[in-house]
Amino acid sequence: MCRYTKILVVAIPLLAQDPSVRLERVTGGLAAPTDVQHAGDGTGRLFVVEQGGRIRIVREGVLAARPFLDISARTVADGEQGLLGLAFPPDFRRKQHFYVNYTDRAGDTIIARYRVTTDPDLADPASETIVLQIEQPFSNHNGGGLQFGPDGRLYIGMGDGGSGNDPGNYAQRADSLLGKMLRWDVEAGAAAPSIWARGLRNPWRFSFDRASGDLWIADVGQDNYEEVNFQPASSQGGENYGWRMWEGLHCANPPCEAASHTAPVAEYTHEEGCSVTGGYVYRGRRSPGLRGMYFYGDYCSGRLWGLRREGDRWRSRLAQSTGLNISTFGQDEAGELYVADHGGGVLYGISGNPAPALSAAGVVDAASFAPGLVAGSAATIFAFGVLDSDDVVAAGRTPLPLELAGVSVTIANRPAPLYAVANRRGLEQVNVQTPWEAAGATSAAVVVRREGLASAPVTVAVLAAQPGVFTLDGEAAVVVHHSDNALVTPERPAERGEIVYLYATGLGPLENTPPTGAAAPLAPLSPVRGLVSATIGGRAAEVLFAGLAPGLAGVYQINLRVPTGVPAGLADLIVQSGGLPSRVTRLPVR
Ligand SMILES: [Ca+2]
Ligand SMILES: [Ca+2]
Repeated sequence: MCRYTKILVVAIPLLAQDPSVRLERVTGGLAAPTDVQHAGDGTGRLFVVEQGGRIRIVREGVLAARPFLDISARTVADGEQGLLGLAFPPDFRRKQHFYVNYTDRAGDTIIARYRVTTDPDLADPASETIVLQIEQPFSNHNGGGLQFGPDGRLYIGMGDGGSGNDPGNYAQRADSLLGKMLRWDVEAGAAAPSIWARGLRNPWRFSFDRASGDLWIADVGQDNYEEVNFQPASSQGGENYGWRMWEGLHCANPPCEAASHTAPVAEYTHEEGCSVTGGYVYRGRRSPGLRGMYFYGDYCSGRLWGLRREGDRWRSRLAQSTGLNISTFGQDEAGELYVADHGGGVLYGISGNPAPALSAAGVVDAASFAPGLVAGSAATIFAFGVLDSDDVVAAGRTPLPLELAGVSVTIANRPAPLYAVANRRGLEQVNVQTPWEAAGATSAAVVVRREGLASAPVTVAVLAAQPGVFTLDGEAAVVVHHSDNALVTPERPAERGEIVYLYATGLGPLENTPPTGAAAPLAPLSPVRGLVSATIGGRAAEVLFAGLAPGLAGVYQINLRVPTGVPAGLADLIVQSGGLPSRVTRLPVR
């Protein structure tokens, strides 16, 4: 139904530890793990990369003695060098080849392709095809991560080459592959990678959100700040993540241009760690309340954080002080997450909160997405862990049900009727009607339950009125020609003098209030008690009716006459109720 349209870039690390995140030991016996991948081939195997040059298979929690691949002779595990990354292409089950990233004995970065033998648990070390070699000026900052994106391209996180403060300014230079996120249609035979984004220092670990396609890049800092970058799935590339000018949100090497800088969504100082290790957004089914959370950690301090969007902000919370050398995270085919301890050679599973989770900022008006609730009006609750699969389960009837897809909601301790429960590309939401009984309150506790498991309550403001107009895309008002109930569109705009109607939220108290969850009556109607006004193109529009939309629950309708003096084109449409204006929406007028 909607997405958050604007995200403020802020990083607010909170100190409170989240007890709902647990680590469970899967297996030990690993030598300096640097990467954990699955093959996406339905076998459920995990492939753990060891820095020294071996890839190990973990199947149902058991580490196989025989390595999947051993190229120890080709690499040297030392500091930031060694076998660093692994990626299986889409359709690996048929292709039976994969890619690795390692440092060769000369210290240069090698991206190579290997084939699996007729034994699916054994790759052929003699099958190597080197597809890319990148000369490394210094031993550190070699990147190491490889991931196939949702576009089927291979992404390569390349460090700035090394030393300190990028002496060659490689990360900003267009003529170097160093300090970049590279993108390569390697499976289609493209000759070389291209630069997708620049300004990275050492993007040791990055990942794609398997539900949304968003790209997360954790970039290791210089002396002061570690950072996490977010690139939305809609990106066309070209971002400049700032290095060597910026370290986190701070100017490190002037001149620091702010205009071209894509700032991180989270940072932490070297009081909390020394080297960030990026993880994954949790999208599994075992721990629904963790969904939507991006996990990342620090190699030195062992701190493990969860970062999540709350309303228009990003919030990072300490999940655990693990004491581990967090070197990499992993995700299995089912979306369950893992974290590896480089020093101890142990792989852990991450699990936690089975109940839904939500924030006060995620409880909003269903039309405008402004935070807060109005008694009787439609609301949207962005919650995590309410619907496992990408789907929309709609009530499609009145009176609205109090439970849908196993989900129920209480607002101010009263059951809130449900319109729909949805999961769209990982954005989970519950659409509810705020009970009429919440009128007069200034705040209300909101609790979401699923299969009997209750979320922690959040306290949300209750407002007397907060007018919202339903839109198609956050801008274009949903307005209907009264004459034939057809939608007003740019192709068929509203005529001056014509009567149209629109759907709205939050207009406030009524005469003739129907029961919570029930459809509004047609006769008699349920008009708004106070004054409702509207302007189109800055001119007052005659309001013929403002009240509940007959036949619907919790949705208002306003019937208007388009003013005769409105200029043709896209007019601003604003409605007012309780003395408060809606956000500006747009209406095409002929
Ligand atoms: Ca290097
Ligand atoms: Ca940066």
